[in-house]
Amino acid sequence: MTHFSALSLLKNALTGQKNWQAQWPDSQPKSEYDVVIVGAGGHGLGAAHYLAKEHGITNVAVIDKGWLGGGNTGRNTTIIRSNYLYDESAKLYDHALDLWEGLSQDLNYNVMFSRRGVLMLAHNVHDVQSFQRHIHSNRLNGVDNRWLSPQEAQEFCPPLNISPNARYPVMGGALQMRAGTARHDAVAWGYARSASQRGVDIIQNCPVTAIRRGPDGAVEGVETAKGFIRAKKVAVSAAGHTSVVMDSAGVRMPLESYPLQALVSEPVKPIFPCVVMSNTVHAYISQSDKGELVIGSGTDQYTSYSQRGGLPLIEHTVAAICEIFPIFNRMRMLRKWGGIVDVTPDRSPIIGTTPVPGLYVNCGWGTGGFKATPGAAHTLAWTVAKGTPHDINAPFTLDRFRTGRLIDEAAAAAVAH
Ligand code: FAD
Ligand code: PYC
Repeated sequence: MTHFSALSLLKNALTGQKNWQAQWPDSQPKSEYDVVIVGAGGHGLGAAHYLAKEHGITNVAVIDKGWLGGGNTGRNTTIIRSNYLYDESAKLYDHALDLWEGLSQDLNYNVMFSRRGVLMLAHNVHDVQSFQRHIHSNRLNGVDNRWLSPQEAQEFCPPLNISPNARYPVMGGALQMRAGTARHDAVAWGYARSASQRGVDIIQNCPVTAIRRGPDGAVEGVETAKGFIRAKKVAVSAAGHTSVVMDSAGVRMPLESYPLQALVSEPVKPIFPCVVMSNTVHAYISQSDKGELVIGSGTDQYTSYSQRGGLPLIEHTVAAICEIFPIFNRMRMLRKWGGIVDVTPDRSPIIGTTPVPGLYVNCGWGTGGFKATPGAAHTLAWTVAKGTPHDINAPFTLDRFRTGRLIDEAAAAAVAH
């Protein structure tokens, strides 16, 4: 079992040190587990936590090719909201939001969940109609969301430029007050610590190279850089690379992988009170507790496994942010990065069983899976433990691409795909 000391944890919390490779002992896997989870992102680690805590299944390994939280979990812009259009999505993301609210207590680890409100700007008549439709739909689902006039939007977020002559005029916005942000790497660490303390092994630096199936077609285990590991059940939660891992089990996934980029500015004193998203221009912004402005774009327009992304897109995003918030014109960029997101044709995730007995999958979260982390992990753990869908993840099966029962959030997506 892997453990880490309270001291190194405290050091991490105080210094914000990100790379846990140094902190987490490089352990050897056992030869056999009840459950192997491929991918130590928030979803995989969270599933291990809930498997152990809620289902008493602790003979579990979470295996990652890099370090825990080093994938999209540690690269995202931390926006959490549940203002999705369709009933199935609203239920899933609102379930996650319910769990976010108690997560620091549940893990005894401060994930810094901050309900500061997410404001989605409307810049044209189509945006106004679309967001108002979302607001009505959200209200019917018990999800908070309300319409703000341009003046109300500026009162809520003073740096916002609401001049009618602006390049992207603000015609109003949809505000979800229960939405906000959390500290992304703390989410991975909190789940990792809790799972580890309950007996779960976390194996870093260990790429899973194939899923092995037995003569009856069922899962036997995984081939890894540290040898074969036998497992009764395997859950793949390897965002960006799911299709490659699943392909080795003979399951073809309806996924494409794209780079998604973000950046932070130099840190400044608190100036930005909320999260603002502008879906039309593919830019979104918030301010971290360290003072950096956190800014992100839409996905690059080509498939790739590059964790950097192309330059023109990020320039376009920064230009848009400066138009909408002229006050930030002279800020300097501190760093930029990218992650690989995997995207389904209907822009909704896949969580559940597969045609291979003993093989489960959680993927297709595209640009929006951070907010879902507790909900995805919680319902995935249920499905792995019981071998059946959870009420909330039941509509998100792989089977929907065969039957055509799609949940088409594409038009409702927060950022460009
Ligand atoms: P990950 O954290 O990516 O974990 C998957 C893990 O699988 C990785 O650690 C990887 O190393 C591992 N892996 C892959 N292949 C293998 C293999 N063969 N063997 C072993 N391990 C393997 N979502 C939001 O809700 N709000 C946002 O504001 C937001 N902003 C984003 C901004 C950016 C720039 C990016 C890139 C993403 C953003 N997202 C956002 C999306 C969100 O980050 C992801 O959907 C979410 O973090 C996915 O979590 P995960 O645990 O499934 O994946
Ligand atoms: O889904 O809210 C979101 C999001 C914001 C940035 C990337 N994804």
